[in-house]
Amino acid sequence: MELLSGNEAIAQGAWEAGCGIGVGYPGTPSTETLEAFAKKEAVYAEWCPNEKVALEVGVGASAAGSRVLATMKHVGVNVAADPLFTAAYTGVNGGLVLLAADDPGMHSSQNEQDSRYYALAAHVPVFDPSDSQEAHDFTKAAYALSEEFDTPFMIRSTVRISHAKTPVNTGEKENYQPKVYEKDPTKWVMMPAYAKLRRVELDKRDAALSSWVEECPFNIIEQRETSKGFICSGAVYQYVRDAFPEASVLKLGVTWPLPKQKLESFANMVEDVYCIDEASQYLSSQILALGIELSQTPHPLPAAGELSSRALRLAFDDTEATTEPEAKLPARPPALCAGCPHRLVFKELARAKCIITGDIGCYTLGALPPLAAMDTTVCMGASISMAHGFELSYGESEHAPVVAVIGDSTFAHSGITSLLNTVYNQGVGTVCILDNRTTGMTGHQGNPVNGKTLQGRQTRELNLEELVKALGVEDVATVNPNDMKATRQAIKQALEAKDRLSVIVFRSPCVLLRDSFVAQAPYYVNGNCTACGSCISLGCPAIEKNPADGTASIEASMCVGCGQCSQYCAFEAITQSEGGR
Ligand SMILES: Cc1ncc(C[n+]2csc(CCOP(=O)(O)OP(=O)(O)O)c2C)c(N)n1
Repeated sequence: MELLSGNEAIAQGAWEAGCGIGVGYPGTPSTETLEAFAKKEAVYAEWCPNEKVALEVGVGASAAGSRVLATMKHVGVNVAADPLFTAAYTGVNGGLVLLAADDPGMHSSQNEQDSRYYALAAHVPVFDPSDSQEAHDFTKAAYALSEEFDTPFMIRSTVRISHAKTPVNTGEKENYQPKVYEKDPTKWVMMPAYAKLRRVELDKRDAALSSWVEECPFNIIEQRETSKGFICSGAVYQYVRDAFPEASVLKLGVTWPLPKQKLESFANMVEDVYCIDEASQYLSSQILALGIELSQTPHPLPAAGELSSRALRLAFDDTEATTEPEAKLPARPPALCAGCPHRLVFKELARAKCIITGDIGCYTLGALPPLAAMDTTVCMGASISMAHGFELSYGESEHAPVVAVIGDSTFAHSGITSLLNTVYNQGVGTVCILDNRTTGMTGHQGNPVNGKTLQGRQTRELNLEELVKALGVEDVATVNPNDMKATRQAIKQALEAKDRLSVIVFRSPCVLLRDSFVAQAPYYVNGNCTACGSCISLGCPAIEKNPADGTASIEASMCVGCGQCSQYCAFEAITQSEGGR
């Protein structure tokens, strides 16, 4: 018995099933799965530049005969949707399992999606574990089933399942012998003539899966008192058990396809049957579509956000709201770290009154006050393409300079094609690539730009400047973003060149990178401070405003000695302590 997070349990289950190849792109809450898998004995695992590439590598390895695990967060499934939908047609050779980790409540995501809609639309069976044991067992079982039914399987988790640790009975590793690849264009070449044939196979498979799911032991009826019955899956099962321990439950471990007969017999068994959904209507809409009537909770459940046992109890008895107040914790808004190399870029872009199309990464925090220097954030890679869209819309009219800001990992993920589009279509504007030498936001994963691979194999770093030039950008500069004057100057020059596209690569390591960032002696505020607030406006968490007189002070334990703030002080009031740390 081991205490494992859902992510670790999925990695363990895959490994026990003889899965030898893991691919993915980081994204909360999925990231630790591939990291845990990469540490297993005799496996190969790699981070890919994006989820589409990862799944395609996975489809290739499966076609060749290996068992494969592909991991990503829910929005990553959007990126991988193209190969996913067609892999459902080709089917597999070695078992192929895709982890789609959803984030109801958007703890760390740009939207709230339910990946089971993908399973439904792509005709890919989906397992929905409700704890780490099920995450382990379902994943392990998915490989043989993937081969039996000739389809990828999806494991859909949510943040609570991925991150909560619960006990797991682990098992032995299967001695899986990779399958032999045999050339078969009718299965692997999805041109219309063959795809039409595979479509017929897919329909036959749907029918076979619909029979299998009725008997699948992962859908469990727990009969207790029968006045109320709950249909649920995943983390919601835990909330239901906590809120209504006496009630009967149909726990669905498979949420596509659904076991129609089992659902019907459960509905007949209880007086009122409720389907409890979290942040989407996936389950209830599918059950209603099967013709099964569902009761409405007396008070509506929240349509969005994470559920809780409290929210569930309130849906039946809202008087409890007054007796059990929600914990009121002080707000702790996220902020760029003290010394973050992204900070001055935003400060200077805001100073230049730019329209800033942003992207996804730590630097998205540049949108928050006091920097408040971002106009848009939509999805990975969108900064550069949206900047081009702004420029197209403004055309020749007088307008504020448009600047795209994108991180190194995000640029490799999907920024490169966006930049290629701007070059190809003779777009103008400025692109800032914030190369902090890592995929910071998701916990310092390797990427093609920093040249660090998941299992520490030797490889090469991508030369961003050379790549950008090769794409056709002539105006390329490299700047240290901790140097205020150099940053200001580079931005000024790029903005003045209105008739062409400029790229500035801002390069300085993330302050949390232990192997490349060296903290310097901290700075302190001396008696020259006039309370002008200039340093405070940087939003550095190490700088505080003294409530009594408005002067600044620096918390030495947080200061990493970057010196950014001292460059903004017109009174020489910020000086570095003598000696090292
Ligand atoms: C399609 C998609 N995949 C993954 C993620 C998760 N994610 C958010 S930001 C990020 C990477 C950020 O790295 P980088 O661009 O280098 O910026 P940094 O955080 O280092 O500043 C990732 C992987 C996501 N939001 N969307």
